[in-house]
Amino acid sequence: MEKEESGSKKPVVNPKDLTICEATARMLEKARKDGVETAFDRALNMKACPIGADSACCKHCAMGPCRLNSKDPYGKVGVCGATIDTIQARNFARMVATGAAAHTDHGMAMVDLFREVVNGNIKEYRIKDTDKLIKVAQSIGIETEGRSEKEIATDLYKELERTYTQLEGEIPFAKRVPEKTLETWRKLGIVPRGAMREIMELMHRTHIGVDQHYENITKQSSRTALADGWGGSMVATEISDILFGTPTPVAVEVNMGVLKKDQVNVIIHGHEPNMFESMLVSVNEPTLIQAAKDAGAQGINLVGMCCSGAEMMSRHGIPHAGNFMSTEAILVTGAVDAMCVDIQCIKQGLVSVADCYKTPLITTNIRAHIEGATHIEFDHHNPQKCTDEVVIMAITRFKNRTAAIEIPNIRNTGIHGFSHEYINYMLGGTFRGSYTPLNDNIINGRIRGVAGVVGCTNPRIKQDWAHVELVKELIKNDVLVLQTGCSQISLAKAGLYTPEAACLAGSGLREVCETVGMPPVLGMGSCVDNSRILIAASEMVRIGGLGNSIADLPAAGAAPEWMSEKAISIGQYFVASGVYTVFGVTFPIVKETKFHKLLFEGLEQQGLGKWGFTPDPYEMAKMMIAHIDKKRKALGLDKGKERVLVDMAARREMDAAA
Ligand code: SF4
Ligand code: MSK
Repeated sequence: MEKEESGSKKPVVNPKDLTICEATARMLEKARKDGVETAFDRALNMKACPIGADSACCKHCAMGPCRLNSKDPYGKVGVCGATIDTIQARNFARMVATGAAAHTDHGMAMVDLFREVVNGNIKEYRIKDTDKLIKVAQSIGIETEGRSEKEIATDLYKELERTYTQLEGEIPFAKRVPEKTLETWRKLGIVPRGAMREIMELMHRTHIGVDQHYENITKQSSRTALADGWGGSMVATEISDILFGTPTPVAVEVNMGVLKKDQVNVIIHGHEPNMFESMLVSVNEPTLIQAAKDAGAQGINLVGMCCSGAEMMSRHGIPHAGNFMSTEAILVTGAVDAMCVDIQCIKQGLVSVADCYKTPLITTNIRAHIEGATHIEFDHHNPQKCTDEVVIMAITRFKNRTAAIEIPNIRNTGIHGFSHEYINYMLGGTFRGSYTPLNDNIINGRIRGVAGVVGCTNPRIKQDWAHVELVKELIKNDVLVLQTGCSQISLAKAGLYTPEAACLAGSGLREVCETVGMPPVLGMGSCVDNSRILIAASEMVRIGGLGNSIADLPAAGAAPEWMSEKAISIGQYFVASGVYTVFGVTFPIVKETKFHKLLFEGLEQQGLGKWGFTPDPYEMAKMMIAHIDKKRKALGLDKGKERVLVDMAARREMDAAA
């Protein structure tokens, strides 16, 4: 598979060994012919530093950097005396802090927008989902009876601002946490106050000479991560739903074949939905459509990538072209007339690839400029100024296209947009929306348990492969899978987002999918929407029959191809919420250390969840299923039940129970 080109040291790897995404593989082949380098090439040429990969180095002060030996972790300490456990816990903490900061800063931007809309300072957006506004307000104790939309929304944004700025007390969404889980957090002292305070304190503690006990550092890592999952991320999701609409199932096309040769193709890649929403208005602007036609195009084709793409796909059925590891490859088609990016997971390498195909790469967020890209700042007070300008640039590029165009003709249609509200409705019906039927089906064994499979793709592992193999194993074993982010796109490309994919599921899960008419894999949106999985888990606890805390549920989580610090923050908030969470690719830790024992065993003994690691998706499935079975046993659900097909009587029973 891997051979050396004659006269060159560069390894040449067949693109099919780098990705299972056929379209991406074809474009990598073309990139080679075109002399274009991508992150796949750079990963082959950049050997990961083994000491860094094990998190056995520290560069927190100028007495170092200090490198410890992961083969003999207690053989030496840093110049200041820091042990391997302190060094690893601090490095891990900084990853959590950065990931949590990314999500909470995004969430805060959504609150800023919401406040301006509520106060009438922005007219281009409005509250779209009043029902959701009321439900979110009620969930944190805001009075809604007999009050106007503006009064409720004003109280809501003021309350949610506390998620970020509060100095003392518990964040507002702590009210949504199951009682026993919250009790454990209170006992451990990890209920978040405000995200700014938690992130600041965590960064302070990781400075040289401050917190030098790995257990105490990890406590603050949990508190900070929870400020992300139940704070910044959850607020981002809820506000986005209120402003732009709560997703409901929609059939969407995914993969590079959504590009259209005869249209002006505009790609949006990033994480903030407000710019994308404005772009949706711009591409439907009659004058711009006419300008595109005048340039010889049939129209303007708006396409999403990465996570804001996943959000827009779920809310509006906008086609999606691919996940994180396909963002350079898609430019190689030559068919992209503009790629417009905002924040998070935007590779700097996009600049040189875009340049090769004369595609304008436009940065739009004040926080995220890229050297060599064109910056057109997005201002939510005048959103279309930026997005109209991008469309005009795209039309100009279309008119002057010189690059040879090759679009892989691959599209995968699937059903996306399963918000936790819709799952509630889907299982319980219009008048009896409830998770009761889900719990009942877990109790009666048709569904063995629930797994969240989420996260990035990473060139250190064959793109999409671990996601797809893991999910196939899980559903085959009757585990219902919930997904977000780039992982959702991996499975969509593999065709698992259709009700027909139920034929790949075990007999119990298949019965439920066929009865309800749902796929065995439910996509819930972007990586920030992992908060929807937390709410679904809380609902399962509230309905009853599956224990009293999230840690009691027969559930597990995984990020088999993770790469970002946000993923570490997500992993830690799932673990701190009570979920067994398994990561693939690599894990920044040295085995046989006290810090390893704490993350992989100790946290569970404290009543939380725990971490797991394996790069092998089959092993990962086994580990997750073993955990689900352990929880079933603890709940007394391991006894074999007589299997009964879901007939009309059973369906009525489900409805009555709801
Ligand atoms: Fe080395 Fe300690 Fe400085 Fe880290 S903080 S670089 S371990 S001396
Ligand atoms: S974009 S954090 S690669 S999921 Fe959310 Fe994808 Fe991971 Fe970025």
